[in-house]
Amino acid sequence: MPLKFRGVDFIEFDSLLSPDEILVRDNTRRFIEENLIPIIEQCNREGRFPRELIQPMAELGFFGANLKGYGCAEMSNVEYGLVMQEMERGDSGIRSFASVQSALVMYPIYTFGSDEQKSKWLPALQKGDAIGCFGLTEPDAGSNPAAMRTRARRDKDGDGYVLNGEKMWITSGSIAQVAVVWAKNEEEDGKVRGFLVETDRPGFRAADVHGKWSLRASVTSSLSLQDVKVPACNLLPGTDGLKSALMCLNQARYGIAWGAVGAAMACYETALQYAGFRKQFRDQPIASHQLVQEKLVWMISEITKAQLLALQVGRLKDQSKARPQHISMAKRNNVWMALECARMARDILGANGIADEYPVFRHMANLESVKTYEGTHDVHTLIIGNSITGIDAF
Ligand code: TGC
Ligand code: FAD
Repeated sequence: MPLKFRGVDFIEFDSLLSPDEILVRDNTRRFIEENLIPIIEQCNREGRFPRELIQPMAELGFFGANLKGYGCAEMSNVEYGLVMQEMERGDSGIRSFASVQSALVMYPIYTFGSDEQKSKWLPALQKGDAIGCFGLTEPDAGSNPAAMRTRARRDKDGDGYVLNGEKMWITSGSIAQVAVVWAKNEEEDGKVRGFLVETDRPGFRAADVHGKWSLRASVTSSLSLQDVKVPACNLLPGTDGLKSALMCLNQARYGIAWGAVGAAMACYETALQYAGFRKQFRDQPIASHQLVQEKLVWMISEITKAQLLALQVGRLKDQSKARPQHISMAKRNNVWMALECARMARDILGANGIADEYPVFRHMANLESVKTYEGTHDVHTLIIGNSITGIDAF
């Protein structure tokens, strides 16, 4: 039986939000409930990304929402985070699409791009007329992108670069018109630089990853670049080493910290309602059993702490005070918390927990990817460990 969401607000969290923030959240929630929830289980079954939602999401200002100008919605970082929360309450795949479009494609063009690159791409990406992807990970360079093999060399025949390499696990790869590709530039002793690569250039190929048990409603691809020529003006001129790529990751990780709260809320609400009507032993709802209550209490407590963590990091980000290790803590904690909530909710639903009549197993499977991408749980452990001890333990 389909379950309607109630709000998850145990300690008057909403009193910490402004009216504008609540409005943005509620508008996003309505959009997701009306447009994504009715189709998401079918999309998940079919392994189909709901492309038909790109234009409506663009019209609501969801892409590049926290950037200024170029038609962007100019939301605060907290408002942007609440958008991510509501999207992932629907499905991690739709939040992933928006994260990549906004934080990993629009942000680097906005931050490191030339005026021409910004004028050409940002309005199109904001309107959903162009789709972007972000190619950092490679088959042999995941947690350690410094080991990337993709190379850029000067094109001897012209004023540009030639790119060669393989990228792996790239969200939206095969549906993108533009790829932000990170490569070591041979003429600068292998300094990492970002390049805009139009995906219709000769030598560029994208192939989808099939057989995923997670993020089934999201496109994940490998990219192959074989002697792909780009003009010099496709180099993102402000990029200056791996640090530039890692700056983009901060933006996406921040959105994930909020998104995970949304997925956890969906699992908690489903489990709470289910426990209220499912009866076992003495014709009593399972919510009357102490062990079931303990699980629900764990979930609401951890969701509440995660909301506060995301909000504080968002407030810091709005004051330009958020540091990478703050964002690592929020991503690490909130995704772990959401995955634990999903597993507990699955348990509370018993056998029904494995069926897609309920959203819980889908969220649980999605969150396994979210735990791994954008820095694995353990990579974030070591980032925080480094920040408090001063010792690099990678
Ligand atoms: P390291 O020597 O530590 O740092 C190199 C330079 O970068 C600086 N830095 C950062 N700057 C800004 N933000 C950050 N988060 C930064 N982290 C480091 C650092 O200060 C240094 O600056 P400088 O001036 O001294 O040069 O670099 P390292 O090579 O040792 O790597 C550190 C490590 C392991 C933390 C990093 O490589 C890392 O984060 N690895 C995880 C890789 C990852 O997260 N990949 C994500 C790929 S994209 C993705 O997954 C998209 S999923 C999207 C979706 O569908 O939602
Ligand atoms: P590995 O780095 O091989 O790690 C495997 C295990 O070893 C992990 O448990 C890890 O924590 C552990 N480990 C590694 N190093 C250490 C260490 N020093 N100490 C302790 N433990 C360690 N990438 C992109 O560039 N763009 C995208 O759009 C994108 N989208 C993705 C979408 C999906 C669905 C998925 C699953 C991944 C995506 N990725 C993307 C890739 C993602 O960022 C990587 O999978 C991630 O960074 C981890 O790399 P890896 O899979 O190679 O794992």
